[in-house]
Amino acid sequence: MKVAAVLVSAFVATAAAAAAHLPSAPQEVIQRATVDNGLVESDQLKKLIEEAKAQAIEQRGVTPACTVSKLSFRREYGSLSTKERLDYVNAVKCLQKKPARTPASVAPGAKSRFDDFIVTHIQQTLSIHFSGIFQPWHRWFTYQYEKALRDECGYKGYQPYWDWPKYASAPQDSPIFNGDPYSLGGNGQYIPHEGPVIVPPPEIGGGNIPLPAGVGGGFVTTGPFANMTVNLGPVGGTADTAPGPLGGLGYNPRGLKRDLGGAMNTRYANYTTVLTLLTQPTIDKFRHVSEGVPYTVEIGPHGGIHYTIGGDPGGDLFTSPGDPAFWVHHGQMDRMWTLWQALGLGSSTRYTDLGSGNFAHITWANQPASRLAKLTDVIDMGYAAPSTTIGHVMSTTEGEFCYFYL
Ligand SMILES: *[C@@H]1O[C@H](CO)[C@@H](O)[C@H](O)[C@H]1NC(C)=O
Ligand SMILES: *[C@@H]1O[C@H](CO)[C@@H](O)[C@H](O)[C@H]1NC(C)=O
Ligand SMILES: [Cu+2]
Repeated sequence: MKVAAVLVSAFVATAAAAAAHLPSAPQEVIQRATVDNGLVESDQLKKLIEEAKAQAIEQRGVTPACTVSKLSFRREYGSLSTKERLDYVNAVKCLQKKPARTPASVAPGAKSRFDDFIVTHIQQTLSIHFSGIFQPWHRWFTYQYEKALRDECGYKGYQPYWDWPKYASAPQDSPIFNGDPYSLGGNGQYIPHEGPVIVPPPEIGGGNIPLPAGVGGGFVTTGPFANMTVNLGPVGGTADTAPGPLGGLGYNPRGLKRDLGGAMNTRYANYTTVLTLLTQPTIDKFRHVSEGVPYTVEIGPHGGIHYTIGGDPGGDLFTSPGDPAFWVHHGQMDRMWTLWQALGLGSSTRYTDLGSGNFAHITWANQPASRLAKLTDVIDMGYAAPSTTIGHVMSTTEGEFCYFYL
């Protein structure tokens, strides 16, 4: 181990020197340094993902209700054809035009079926993050969104995902955000600004933690969601936007803003991050890598990508599903959990164990102290979709589910 570490840093040092002074340095050396920065997918990670797919398809996709031939596959956004991307975008726009099911007495800001999902998320934010229900809840949430796109808007495909590291150095130039007609809209217009700051509450202390800024900050003006109107929120956390009325449930129409950039994406969601995540031995450890530790600089890829989207409502954890990009982020969140579960290599505990650590309770990081989450706990979708229980969503190839990730 020690030898390897020394070698790796020697390679990085050599490559840095090479890049600066010696243009004739062997390509291999530079390549190696890039791998170590997490910007190129390593063979180890590729193998691991292949292994997860094989496990899932051979060992789990064989229940009578979910045979291998019935299995559907969610794909990476950039790997969809332009027509498939457009179909997805148009289905999202359709959902934004369908009338809301949420009564105005509950959330006067909910104007569409798309908004129904945001209301459900705002109402439960403090119990569905850093708690034992986090992964199952967001799996069901994303599935129900996909189902609404399919059943209510005629979409024939499946929920795509954002493979975070793939575009880490410049997510704003990726097929997801480059602002072309097949993207989810471009970055916000560039406004010089500071990055987000984590402000720990006094009882935690430790001082403010500044995070890297993106290269946008203003309104999204290109692509299919140019000038999109956000109706709900924000609840908090978005720079330069005051909290909306009625705790974010009131009507507060304003333009979609984003602050995409490579610094945040690279720091929190590179290939090394993904490899580290997929090789964690327990759900408690997986969750620590995935979600980080509240009020520290280690915000994990979950928080890191929320902030990579940034802006309004992306920078507000409560209202973040109001940016269409939320759904490709949570597609990847679910993909990570799905692959990790499959890598249990035949052990079924990854399909039943909700852990016992700080993030395994029914309150945010177990504050205030609460019991552990259990499989019979309800996943409440409010007016957005039917509710279920955690136990029903632990495997993507059982119960109502029959999907995996390509
Ligand atoms: C967005 O709004 C701006 C300012 O109102 C306008 O100039 C622009 O044409 C709009 N773009 C689209 C695609 O609707
Ligand atoms: C890659 O991500 C890890 C966290 O998962 C971070 O510690 C590391 O600094 C990142 N690499 C780069 C080049 O930022
Ligand atoms: Cu969430």
